[in-house]
Amino acid sequence: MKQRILIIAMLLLALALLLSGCTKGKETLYIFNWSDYIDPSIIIEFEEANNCRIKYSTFDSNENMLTKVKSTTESFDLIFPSGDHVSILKELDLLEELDKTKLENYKNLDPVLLSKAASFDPENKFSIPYAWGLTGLMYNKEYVPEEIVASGGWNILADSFFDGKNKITMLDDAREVIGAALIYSGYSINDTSEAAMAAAHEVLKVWDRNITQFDSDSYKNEVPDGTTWLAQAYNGDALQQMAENENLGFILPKEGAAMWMDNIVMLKSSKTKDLAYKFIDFMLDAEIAKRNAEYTQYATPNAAALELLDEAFVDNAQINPPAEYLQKCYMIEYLGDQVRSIDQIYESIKLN
Ligand code: N2P
Repeated sequence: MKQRILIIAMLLLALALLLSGCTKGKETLYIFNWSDYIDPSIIIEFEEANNCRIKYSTFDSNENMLTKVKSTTESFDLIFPSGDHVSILKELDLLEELDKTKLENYKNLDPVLLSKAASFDPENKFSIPYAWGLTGLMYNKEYVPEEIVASGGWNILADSFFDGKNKITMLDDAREVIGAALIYSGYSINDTSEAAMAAAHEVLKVWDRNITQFDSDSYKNEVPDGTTWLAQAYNGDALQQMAENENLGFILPKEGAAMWMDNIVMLKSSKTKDLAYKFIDFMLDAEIAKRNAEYTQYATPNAAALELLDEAFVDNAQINPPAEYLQKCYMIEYLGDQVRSIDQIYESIKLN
């Protein structure tokens, strides 16, 4: 009997030691961001400076992010949704209202971009602008002759040069795909009127003859290796690849492009809010935001970082296009239930 009590006592002691060991372990911050959207050295630097761990996971579309977050609301502390999805997450009551007094570097953000962000997050209460960009077409010059892209418009996607070749991909994102067809047809990306939807649907039926898949990640490898010749692409992702491979090109179509702003939000359920604030503030530091923009090749909403970036970055029209071009671009806005008309067309095109 005595021996049994001793064994139980020893087991309890072992359990207690194990548990205390866990709690004494490094604090962990769970981050969920788009793929290829941060300089990895910044993550390591933050971990070292704060004696913590970052568990970093990635997604390739807002839709996938939302599905994952809804099914496991307690798994992440910080997420990087696009503007329309900030509104969606807020409606679902998942977001923490941010205490800006904990963000010393908040002042670095450009007030003009903060006011744009107020369109999806009034008074900028729940989100911190992280990066913004545009969606265009990336191609491999080894396979796509210059005269094919010379028209410079979205309808390159219908060029008979691609007939039967199965070499074009578009993003796996309803707003981006239908958005491109809307812009090409002369409508706003946020127009869900019957006329706009009918026009976009007709255009997409034609483009779809050349489209092999809707995928938001694979083009980054497949355009360079020739599996895909032309792809709807995010500008920064294309520019990252172009820096390594001179056969690659990218155009912002002449009719205009989708524009988006991605943001950092904190989940209400986060258990490491202090650490999460520290991470946001770290990302808002001018020097860190500059390095991150250089690595990711995306435009930064951080005015202090923009001051530090060299001319080649600031004047790159594929990162920071001139005002006349931006006038033809549409920020993807939150549409509430009206987004269903867009989703329906997208699904019917994908099923064909
Ligand atoms: C980064 C993707 C950019 C985000 N790889 C599109 N909103």
